[in-house]
Amino acid sequence: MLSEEGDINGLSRGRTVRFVTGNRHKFQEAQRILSSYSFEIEMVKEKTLEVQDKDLETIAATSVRDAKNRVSGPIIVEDAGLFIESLNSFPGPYSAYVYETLGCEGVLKLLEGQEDRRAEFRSAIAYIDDLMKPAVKIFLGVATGRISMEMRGSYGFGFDPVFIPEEQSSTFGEMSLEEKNRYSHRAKSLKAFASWYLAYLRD
Ligand code: ITT
Repeated sequence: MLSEEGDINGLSRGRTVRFVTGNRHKFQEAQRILSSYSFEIEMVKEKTLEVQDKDLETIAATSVRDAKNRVSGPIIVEDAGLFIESLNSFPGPYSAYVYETLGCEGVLKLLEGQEDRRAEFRSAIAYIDDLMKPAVKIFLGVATGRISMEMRGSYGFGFDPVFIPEEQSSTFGEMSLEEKNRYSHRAKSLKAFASWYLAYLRD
C-alpha cells in the first residue's frame, strides 16, 4: 500500500523519483515529459561517475550505482549521446567531451562535403532503488534524423542546433520544449521508464 508520502510500507519505492544530473535542460525536459504520470521527479544536481565504455547502457548503469551511494530513494540517471553514421557512430559515448571541445561548429566541420548526414540521438535511463540494489533497470530511447548544414535555433542545449529529427525540417534548436519532446530520444526512454515504474509501484 502507498502511504501519504508515497512510500510502500516504508520502503524505498515511492511517488518521487530523484533525477541525478548536472544538466538542468535534461531535467526540464523530463519534468515536462513526466508531468502526465502520477509521480513527481526532483532534480538532484550532481555530476555522477561516468566510466568510459562504448555502451550508454553500461555507462548509465555504473553512474546510477555510484549515485545510489549518496542519494536515497528511487533514482534515475541518464546517459545520452549523438551517433553520426558516416563517422562510425562518433561521438557516441564521448558526446559531452566532443561538445565541450569541438562544439556544434566542430561537428559541422567534420561533416563538410559529406552527403550522408544521417545521425541519431540515443538515451539510456538507469533506475535503481534500495530494494533493487545492486540490480538496475535500463530504458532506451532513440531519435533518428540527420545533421543540418548549419547551426539553427537557440532553444535547448548541446547539439540541438544541428540535429533534425526524421521527417522534420526544423532542428531541435528551433523547437520548443514541447515540440522536441514529441521526437526526442529522452522522451522515448522516459516514457518507457514511466510506464514500467507505474506497474512496478502497483506490484
Ligand atoms: P549529466 O550530468 O546528466 O551526465 P551531461 O550533459 O553530461 O549531463 P550526457 O553525458 O548524457 O549529459 O550527454 C552527453 C552530451 O550529449 C551532452 O553534453 C550534449 O552535448 C549531448 N546531448 C545529449 N542529449 C542531448 C539533447 O537532447 N540535445 C542536444 N545534445 C544532447
